[in-house]
This record gives sequence, C-alpha cells and structure tokens, in this order.
Amino acid sequence: MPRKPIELPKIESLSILDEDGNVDKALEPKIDKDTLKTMLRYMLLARRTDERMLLMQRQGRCGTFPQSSGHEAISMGSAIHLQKEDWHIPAYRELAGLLYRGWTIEHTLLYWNGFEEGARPPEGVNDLPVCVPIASQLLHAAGIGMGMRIKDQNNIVMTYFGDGASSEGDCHEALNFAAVYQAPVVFVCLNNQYAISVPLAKQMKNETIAQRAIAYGMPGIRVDGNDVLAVYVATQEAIARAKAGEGPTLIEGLTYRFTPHTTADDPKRYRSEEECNTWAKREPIARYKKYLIAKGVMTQADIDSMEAEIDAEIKQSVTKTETLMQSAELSNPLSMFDYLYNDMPPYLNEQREELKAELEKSKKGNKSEGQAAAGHH
Ligand SMILES: Cc1ncc(C[n+]2csc(CCOP(=O)(O)OP(=O)(O)O)c2C)c(N)n1
Repeated sequence: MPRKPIELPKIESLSILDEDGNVDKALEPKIDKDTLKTMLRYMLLARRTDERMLLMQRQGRCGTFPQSSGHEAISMGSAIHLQKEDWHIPAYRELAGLLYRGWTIEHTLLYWNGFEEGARPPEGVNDLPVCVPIASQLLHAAGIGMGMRIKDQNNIVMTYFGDGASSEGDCHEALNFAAVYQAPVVFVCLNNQYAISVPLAKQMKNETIAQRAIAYGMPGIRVDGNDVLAVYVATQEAIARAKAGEGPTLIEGLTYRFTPHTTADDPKRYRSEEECNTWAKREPIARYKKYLIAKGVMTQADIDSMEAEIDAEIKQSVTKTETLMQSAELSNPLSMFDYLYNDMPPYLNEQREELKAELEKSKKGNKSEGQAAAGHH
C-alpha cells in the first residue's frame, strides 16, 4: 500500500486595512456610514474607559483591572454583527463589545470593585458577564449553541478567549462539542501573544491557533486583529455559516496587549521595549481614524467632538457610580450570598448568619468606640 498525503483544508490569513490606514479595495466590506461611526465610537469609549480605569486603580478607587487597549478592533468588528437575541460571551478584554451591547461604565466599575451588580446583564440582551476563570466561558458558549440547535433557533453565539486559554482543556472540549453538534458558535481568539508572562511559543508548537480548526472539523482563519475591517469580514462570514446550519468557526485575531496584563503586572520583566514599540505602530484605532477621514465619513473635528462627548460621559458615569458604591444597598457584604443559589445549601446559610452576626457586632463596636471617642472630646 502506498503512502499518500492526506488533503487538509488550507488556513487563510486576512488583512484589509494596514497600519498606515491603506485599504485593500478588492477586500473592503460595504458598511454604511452610521455603522462605521458606531464602531469608532465604541472603540474610543472602550479605550478612554480603559485609561480612566487605570488611573482610578492607581488612586485606590478601583480594584485590579485587566486593560483592553489594543483589543478594540477584534471586539468591535465582531460584536457589531450581533442582534439582541444573539449571545455575547466574553472573557475580560472585550470592553468595546460589552459597551456596545449595553453594558455600562457603571457595570465595569462595579464589577472590578467586587460588586455582584456589575455582573448583571443589561435588559434586553442575552449576554453572559465578564469571565475570569480562563476558558470556562467557552463551555457555556458551546452548550448554549447546542441548545439553540436543538430548539431550532436562528441565532448565534459569539464567544472570546485568549491565546493562553487555547491551551486549556475546556477550550478543546468546547471546540470539539460545538463541531460535533454543529452548534452556531463563533469562537474568537484574541491572540495577544502572551498569557501573563508566558509567550505563545512556550505553550504551543503550531504556527497559528487558527489551524487547530482543521483538527476539529470546522473552518478557521487568522485575521489581523488590529484591523477592524478584517475582523468584520471574517465574523460576518462565520455568522452566515452558523445561521445556514453549517456550525462553528474558529477565528484567530493576531494582536498585542499594549498594557500590563492587569494593573498588578509589570511587563518590562518579560517583554522588550523594542517589541512593544513595533506593535504600538500597529495599534487599531489610529489606522481606523485615518480610514474614516480618507473615506470622507468623518473629519478630524468630528472625531475630536466625539472624543469630548465620550470623556464627558465617562466623567458623569464615574461620579454616579462612586455615589452608588457608597450606598447601603451595595456596600452590604451579605449580598455576596444572594446571587449563587435559588435554594441556598445549609452550610452557606450558616456562613451567612455567622457573617451577619459579626457585622452587627462590629457595627455595635464602632458605635461604642465612636461614643467613647466623642466622650474624650
Ligand atoms: C482557570 C484559570 N487558571 C488560571 C487563571 C489565572 N490567569 C489569569 S489570566 C491568565 C492568562 C490568560 O492568558 P490568555 O488566555 O492569553 O488571555 P490574556 O490575559 O492574554 O487576554 C491566567 C493563567 C485563571 N484566571 N483561571
């Protein structure tokens, strides 16, 4: 018996808008002006919120925060296609898409300050909240997609994960199940080339993440993740396949994290300045602005006033949320028990009662300390 090569599908890479803002006319998608502007608006809103969150963390006004600067094109170019009944299932660097889906700056601040209310989806969308346990959201996405297929619903699931997440067992199980059940799921990998300090080459031996799609029996593509038009096109094609009953797609967006992993990280210990500078030139928002101006969709003055509006919106939301965080309803630590179970297991009930008693005791203690202090004066 002769040895014969097995023919496998080819994996493409796609780039439409280069880092200088030049567009490949043959590949340029037709997008109406309002949609083009909306994409810029949410990319900018995410970027400015991200920068503000960093400042707030440094001032002690916010907990540890994972910044999303640099990831806006992947998030926005894909989320823009979603209808309300579709599912948006993020990890934690999809701020642009979250804001577009109706999650607010208030949600963001509450979530990263440890308030459960920040994980409550806005009215009218089917989304899941930010997910920090790496790759666990992919199983939810696959399961929801399988459910849609069983119920014959014509919606899709768009889910996101990092390059590090792609080495988790959960990711493998989700991709395999989604393929076997032809679930309408678009798996979008934000390949920013590092899992905290671990570079991609130390956790996988293949050239691209997209090529893993072949092994699962689904289409895969690598796109320039800093090119919102390429992401737009690849996700549009994937959604069309999912809606036609042709199952899931794996999209790898090659990008870079311009910031530390979180506010608790120092990337200088594992990345060179030269590398950061090279990638800074490939940043997604600057090239998109150039494109919009060259196309006559917006002027620089239009963009400036959009940015000013966004800054005012952020300022207002921050003030409102900080007031809310002082309110009695939100600052009650007992609320941590409220959102896990419908019928709480007895051991958690016990813990709740214990905490309640402790809180009352310390409240009384504070009062008498206060009285004692007042007495001294
Ligand atoms: C199940 C699990 N294991 C470990 C961690 C700790 N952790 C937080 S972020 C991270 C790296 C994730 O890297 P990647 O998937 O590439 O996403 P990125 O942060 O680069 O966007 C790890 C290991 C976690 N959150 N969840």
